[in-house]
Amino acid sequence: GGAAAFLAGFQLVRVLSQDAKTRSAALLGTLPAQGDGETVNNGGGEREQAIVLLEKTHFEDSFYSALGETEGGEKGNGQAAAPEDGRRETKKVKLDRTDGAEDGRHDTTASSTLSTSIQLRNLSDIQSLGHNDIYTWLLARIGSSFVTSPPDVKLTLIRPATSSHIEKHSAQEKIMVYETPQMYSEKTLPWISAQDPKRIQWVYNILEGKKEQENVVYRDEDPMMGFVLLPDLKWDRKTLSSLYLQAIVQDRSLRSLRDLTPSHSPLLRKIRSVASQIVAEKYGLGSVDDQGKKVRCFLHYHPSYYHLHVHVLSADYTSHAGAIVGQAHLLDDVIDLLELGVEMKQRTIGCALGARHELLGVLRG
Ligand code: M7G
Repeated sequence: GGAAAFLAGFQLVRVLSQDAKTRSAALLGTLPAQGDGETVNNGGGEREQAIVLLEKTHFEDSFYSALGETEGGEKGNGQAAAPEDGRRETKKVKLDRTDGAEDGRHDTTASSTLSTSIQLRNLSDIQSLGHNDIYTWLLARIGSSFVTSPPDVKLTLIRPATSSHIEKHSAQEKIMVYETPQMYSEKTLPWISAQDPKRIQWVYNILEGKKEQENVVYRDEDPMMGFVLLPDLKWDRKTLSSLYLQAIVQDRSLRSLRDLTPSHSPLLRKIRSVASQIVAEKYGLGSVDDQGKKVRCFLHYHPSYYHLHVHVLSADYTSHAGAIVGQAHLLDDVIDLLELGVEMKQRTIGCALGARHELLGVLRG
């Protein structure tokens, strides 16, 4: 029952991609059909395609406690059971912020908030992989019987998964494309307009207040100047150094960065200032006075979903693969261009597309 039901009956078809560095993988499989998606019948009843994204979780405070404390360890100090109280949150905030080693200081906050009674007693199946001089490398398992052991994998389920989801999550070569204004208006725009609106149903669910409302941190209903700000599904909602929010605009005529004209600079400016203010007030990332210095905001071109949204990340989140040139356009740069009088549909935009991206065929055809 409960959350496990989401995954019940999953059958692996193949591994679409895996990344040793980010400790993540995308699995393609099938699940018993439940909705109106495309189905595959393989004799054992209707099944639908599903993608499960796996990601090893970040090591947070409670993780260290789960490694094992001495019996005499002071409970109050060890913070093994992580209650959702404000005081502890503040400490964790400090922990996260110091791992950027601000002003050259080393991470002293971490040791002062953690119990010194941690003894790594809950490691089992310790295997030696090698040993040389003062270096030893090992593999181990963290005791699963330890009740406060935090989850060690984050899963994202996409069900039913369409062929474009499978394409998006498959390991593939990237091809650079230079999309001219003419290519955009003659080929790309008709392709975008012909897309199944179901692809952005999740966006409308958020805008219409039907889904994820408990997570919305800012909402402005104005049809032209309004937007909704909420955590991106990629964020674990805790780790400040990988903070990830989305600002989704109300104006449904804005499909992508290409639709932006100088008249939209006030909307983007508002997103920028609200995002940094909320990130400071609600999550304690940066102070309200040094507004904007702790967030890195960008738009994707090409995005996966053609309804304008702005990615709002912690400025410290430097390892995110979606923040590279050829895909991410810094919000500040876009605002600057618009204020210089540029209409984004007049630009030639370089973008890196997966070799199997449908748009590549459209642009070549
Ligand atoms: P994008 O630039 O269109 O595509 O960004 P990308 O996924 O290639 O970056 C869409 C963003 O929306 C991504 O950062 C997704 O993680 C996020 N996202 C996607 N979905 C389906 C959801 C959702 O249902 N809820 C939330 N909160 N975020 C989502």
